[in-house]
Amino acid sequence: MNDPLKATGAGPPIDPDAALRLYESNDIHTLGELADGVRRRLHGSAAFYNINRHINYTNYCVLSCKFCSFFRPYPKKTSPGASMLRDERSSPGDEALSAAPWTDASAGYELSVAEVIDRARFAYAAGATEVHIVGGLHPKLPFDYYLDLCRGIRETCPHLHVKAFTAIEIIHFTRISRPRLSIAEVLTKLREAGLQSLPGGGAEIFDDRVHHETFKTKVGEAEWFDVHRTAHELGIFTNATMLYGHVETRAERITHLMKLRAHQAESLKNRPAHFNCVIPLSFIPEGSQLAHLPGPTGLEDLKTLAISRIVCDNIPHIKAFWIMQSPKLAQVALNWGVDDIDGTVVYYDITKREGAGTTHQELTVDRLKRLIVEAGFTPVERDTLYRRVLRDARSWRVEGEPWEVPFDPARSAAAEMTPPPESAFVPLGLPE
Ligand code: V47
Repeated sequence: MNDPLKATGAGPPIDPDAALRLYESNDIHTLGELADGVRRRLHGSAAFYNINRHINYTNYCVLSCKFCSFFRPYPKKTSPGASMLRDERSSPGDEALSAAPWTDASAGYELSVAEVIDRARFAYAAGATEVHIVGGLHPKLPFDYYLDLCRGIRETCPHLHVKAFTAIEIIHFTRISRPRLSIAEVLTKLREAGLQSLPGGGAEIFDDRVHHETFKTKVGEAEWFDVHRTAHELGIFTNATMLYGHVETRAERITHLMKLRAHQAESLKNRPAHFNCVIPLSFIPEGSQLAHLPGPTGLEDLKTLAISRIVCDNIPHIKAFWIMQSPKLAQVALNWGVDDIDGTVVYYDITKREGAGTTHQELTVDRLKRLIVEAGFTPVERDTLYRRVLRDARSWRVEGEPWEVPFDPARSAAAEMTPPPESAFVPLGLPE
């Protein structure tokens, strides 16, 4: 496999005006060829997927970003003994209990540490190599909750990679920790507890106007980069996202990508870790305060993925997260600069396409492989850090590592979650 540090082989950055001209052109074949050239230089005919599990521990959030359909405001008061699982959205202030999130997509929820660990355990037993854990900025959960969560998974599932918490959550932890901790201290404590890498969420679009219009109460560009810079300094690998197709322009997207590229150049030069991949996230308007917007078309998705590949030619991987772009478009994009279509996912709560109002969003390994093979590439199972996973019917291991993890191919993690275990969604009983 390519050593990304050596193999990016990137020259000087593309001129932003030239990138914009390419983006504006309808000659998608030339754009595809240019992006494919970068992609093949880095990865040849390999296309990556992984066996992973997303876990969203709460949708309560102190923020209310306009593009987000996931968050629910935290209940102001709960009557004694009442569950916190309330539908704040349909009737704000109503004390009525709501159904659990998998039957009522509008409910607010929070998972106990034990429940998150259970989910990770099911995933690990069924052969997953990674858990991707993110949630809203919960106003009550203490920093120990997040440490216990990482520690519990590390103890129960020794080789399961814990990729968790966006830069926004990390900043939140610096604010809730007592005494207040710095970003470096938060990351160090989380790493000691079991965290291994950071996902790329929360970047949105690095632009003041867009920030003001769509997510003004959220920390901005400077803090997002502070977290990723500190992580890279500490040797923690991270990813980077761009949320496109709402109120931003194409030029603003290019600026966003150029900023990621510049940060990466510094990390490659001076820091022991860097961005592993860029994930351009196609805006899904349904259920958000921007539901009146149309969202990107397929062609816009394709062009954006290709432009991301060309601009960020010093970041090893471009991921089309099929939940956002759809499996069909992610497949086509493999010839437009994309080399990774993410994984099995199983449950995903942050966005749901119209008609698919359920959090169960899963692709089997056979389907992921079929998408890749049909597009003319060689499927390669990877771990979170893009090391090859070698798997037989009953065990997997990472190339170069001495350990091996047994799994039970007959276990369906999705089936194990329906109905949920007894411990699920027990109110945590945190102080008001
Ligand atoms: O931070 C929120 C975005 C992100 C919407 O690092 C939306 O490997 C589209 O970051 N439409 C979470 N996007 C997802 C994410 C991610 C996903 C897969 C892999 C990785 C990785 C990271 O989703 C949020 C936000 O930027 N988001 N609302 C929406 N309506």
